[in-house]
Amino acid sequence: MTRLDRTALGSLPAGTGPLADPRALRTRIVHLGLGAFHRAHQAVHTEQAEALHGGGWGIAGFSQRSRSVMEALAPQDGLYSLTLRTPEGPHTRVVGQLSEVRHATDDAARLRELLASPEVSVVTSTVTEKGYWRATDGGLDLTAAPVTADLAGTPEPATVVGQLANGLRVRQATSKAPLTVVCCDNMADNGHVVARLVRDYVQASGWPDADVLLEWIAAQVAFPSTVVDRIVPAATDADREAASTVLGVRDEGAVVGEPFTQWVLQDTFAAERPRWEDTGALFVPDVAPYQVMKLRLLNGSHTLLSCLGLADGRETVADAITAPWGEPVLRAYAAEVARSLPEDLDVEAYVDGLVARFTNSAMRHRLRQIATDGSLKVTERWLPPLRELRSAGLPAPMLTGALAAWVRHTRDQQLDDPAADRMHTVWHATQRRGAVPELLTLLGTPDLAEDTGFVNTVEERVAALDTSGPTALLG
Ligand code: CS2
Repeated sequence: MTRLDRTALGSLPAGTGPLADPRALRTRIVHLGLGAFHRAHQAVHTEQAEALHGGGWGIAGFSQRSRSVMEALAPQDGLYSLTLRTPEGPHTRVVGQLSEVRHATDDAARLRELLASPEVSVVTSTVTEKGYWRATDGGLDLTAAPVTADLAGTPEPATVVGQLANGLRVRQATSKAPLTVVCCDNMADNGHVVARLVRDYVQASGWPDADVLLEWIAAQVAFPSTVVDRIVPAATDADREAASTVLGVRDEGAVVGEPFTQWVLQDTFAAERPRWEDTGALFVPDVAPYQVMKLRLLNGSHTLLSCLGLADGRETVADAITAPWGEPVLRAYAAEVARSLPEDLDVEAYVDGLVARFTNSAMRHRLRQIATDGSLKVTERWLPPLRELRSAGLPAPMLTGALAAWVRHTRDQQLDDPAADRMHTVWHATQRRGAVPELLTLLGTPDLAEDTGFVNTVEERVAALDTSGPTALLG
């Protein structure tokens, strides 16, 4: 089978080609973190806006670490297919919005050049929570090896924050054109988070022009907060086969996702952007209500289902939600978390929507994928509602049970977490009774770790899960 590329576009089956002509694009957006999520979400919204209004909003996508995405996409001229999986059947089409496919350190000079270019007015990022190197206080972790290596002045920064700071420095020294940096990762206040990290980096840089740069960033660079939502499981060989069969050409970069998509953006852009509002995106003064609802309900219950489901021998989200305990646990968790959410949100409708999305068995969203980097996800998804309920004097048995489920998960043989070595040491060095406070400390919550009553409750719930499985949370 020949490979998907621009020469193959003319012979694709009807209705499976890009919405807009890829040859009309120039690079106006830089994206950091060229994973499946970006290709199934922001790239698609951008292509839809392009089809409606033109503008040539091509995206230069920069892979951060692995070279496999580039190896898949470069020979395909940046083209790849998105298959939307509905319970009724899949729908596949090619997306053509990537104008360049590159690697952030191999192509560091091009990245710097684009970040400085006045043609580029938007930078988006999806590098997952761990890609930002935050310390537990929310600032930049100046002790992390990749951060110190970048700060030492390498011409090929490996962290997104280093890439942004260096790119902004050149921009300020040359065109001074305003820019918007749009973080699309699942973190509360993600715009402020990235703005702070970039500031921390510049402050720690020792650059003689640091003060001027900080002033210019404050005046000319916007960091809107956003909420992004579409379930995009990692594509498998079978997904690539299926997409290639539909297209009649081999697609090594195929991605799959659910039909649902949501994008909420804080309306504080500093410069021109695609008209994403005409593709269903919502521009609002404050994304916080959408953000807490999505992070705490969708992502929070994902993490809970993954910890419970893996321990219960389930493989996918659909397997977990359809287990006898699945939906009752999700609804009990959501009812509790809802007490931490703004009152005017329609939580009931949102949760019904989640149950329907999670039950979509065509998705095959693996629990193991979601369980990755749990220590960083728990901090975003469970700890803020837990703290808020506790300080309001409200009970939080589901969130406490969720933490117990995560504590058990940290013993998992296949644990994939930046803190895995530390967790292993905790379990090695302590008896079970000592592990909970150590793990809570590792999450950056010494106050909870020192609260004996709370620690005892988590330990009791760990024991209950050991004895009765996930239904223990419903007792
Ligand atoms: C998931 C998210 O892997 C995870 O942690 O909770 O990737 C989730 O699927 C997306 O945020 C959905 O928008």
